[in-house]
Amino acid sequence: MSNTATLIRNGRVITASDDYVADVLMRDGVIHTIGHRIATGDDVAVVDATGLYVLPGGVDIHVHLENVIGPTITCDTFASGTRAAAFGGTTTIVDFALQTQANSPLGAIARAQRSAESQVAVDFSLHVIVTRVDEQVLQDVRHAMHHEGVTSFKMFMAYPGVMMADDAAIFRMLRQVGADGGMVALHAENGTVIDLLIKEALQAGHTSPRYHALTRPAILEGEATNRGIRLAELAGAPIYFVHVSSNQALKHIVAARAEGIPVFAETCPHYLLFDDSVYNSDAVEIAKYVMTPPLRTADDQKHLWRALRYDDLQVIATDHCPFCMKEGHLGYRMQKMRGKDDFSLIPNGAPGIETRLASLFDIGVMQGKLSLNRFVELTATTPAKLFGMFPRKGTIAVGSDADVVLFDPSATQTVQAENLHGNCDYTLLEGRVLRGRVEKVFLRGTLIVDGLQWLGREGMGRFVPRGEVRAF
Ligand code: DUC
Ligand code: ZN
Ligand code: ZN
Repeated sequence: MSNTATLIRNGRVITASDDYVADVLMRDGVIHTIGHRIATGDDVAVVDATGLYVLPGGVDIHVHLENVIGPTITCDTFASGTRAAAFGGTTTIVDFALQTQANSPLGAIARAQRSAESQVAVDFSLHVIVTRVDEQVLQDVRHAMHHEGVTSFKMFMAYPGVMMADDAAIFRMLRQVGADGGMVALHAENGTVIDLLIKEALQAGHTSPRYHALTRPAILEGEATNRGIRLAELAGAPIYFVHVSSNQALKHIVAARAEGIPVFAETCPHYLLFDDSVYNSDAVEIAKYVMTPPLRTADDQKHLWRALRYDDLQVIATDHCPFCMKEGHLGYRMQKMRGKDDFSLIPNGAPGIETRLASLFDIGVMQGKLSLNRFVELTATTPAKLFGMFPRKGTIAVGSDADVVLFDPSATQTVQAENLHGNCDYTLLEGRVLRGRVEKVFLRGTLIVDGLQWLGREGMGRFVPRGEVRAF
């Protein structure tokens, strides 16, 4: 008889709130039973997880796979990016569907779903990037929320003339989406002042990648964050800040939360792993660290850790936005080297989808900065709650999807781009030794990663229709 169920025997089950040794039976794609010495029949495959952590599959709510960004495209497809996600222990991603100036949010969702569905190897959903707001767009947004299972919308306060929405547009979205139970996610940087600083830097002959950081100072992240908070307060809506990098932004978030305003925020592993000392060079190689916002100071990093610990930051997502360093790698054009003589042309973003859990386990849990429960909460449970996927995703509980990671806390690994599973030709973590390793990954009960072996399949991931945010 072939196996129709899998029993994970004797692992240490870690959720956002619990930590205990148990057996976990997965059947029909969901977690069927959790208990002790669960009896098995011939139809059940048994996996011994003694000494391993049994974690809910990671939920990464900020990734860019085959996203068209300006004149180029991120170098991971839905296939390569989700395979990499799976090897890193992430079983659900939320990507972006871009509403161009011409199309509607609904067209954007349909287009992104079409490309994703045949390729994804883990489950997925989409936020819509809304760049233009009028009555029709607001109607479409309402339709997306109530009929398409898309309940979050990203807006930019940066990139004037490309993605930036003005304050009135952001306010209109906050008011409606908040009232309907959804979430607006904001990229908070003062785009018009940044554009002026970039123009002035280039006019002064400052063209090397380090000027990316110098023209995007933290104070402009702080100013925009405060403006976003005030707009949300007026709208009576929750708000979510993506990629928070600085204490200038954080201090407004902390103050607003203390006032009782429903403000939520993520940071990303790169802001915890690196600081702005990497920009102390005119070498073109530092283009690999050109992401937005840029890396900040070691002092900012201390504040990010404090906020993660005390719940002023609730999510760690990757902002996986990969561009190759070598022009033409796998055929990708106009990647990082496009900006070798003009930093403003470097596509903004870095890879990270595969290394999120292991790197955070190493620098967070192993260094005593995060408890195991908090690690799970930040990387799986809260993102699932804030974006309408809980309890189907983000936890190990009876009835939840059987997205399960077996994680070996005593193994080590050395990160090398050539051993990762995405398309990008570099990793920011090259050569770094990490404690902890993903051993096995199950997607809805099916084993898709077994050590170094890939057992997943393109197209096996499913779209996850999302509900209301669970913010409180
Ligand atoms: N913001 C993102 O969230 N990702 C890539 C670039 C950017 O500005
Ligand atoms: Zn952004
Ligand atoms: Zn992003």
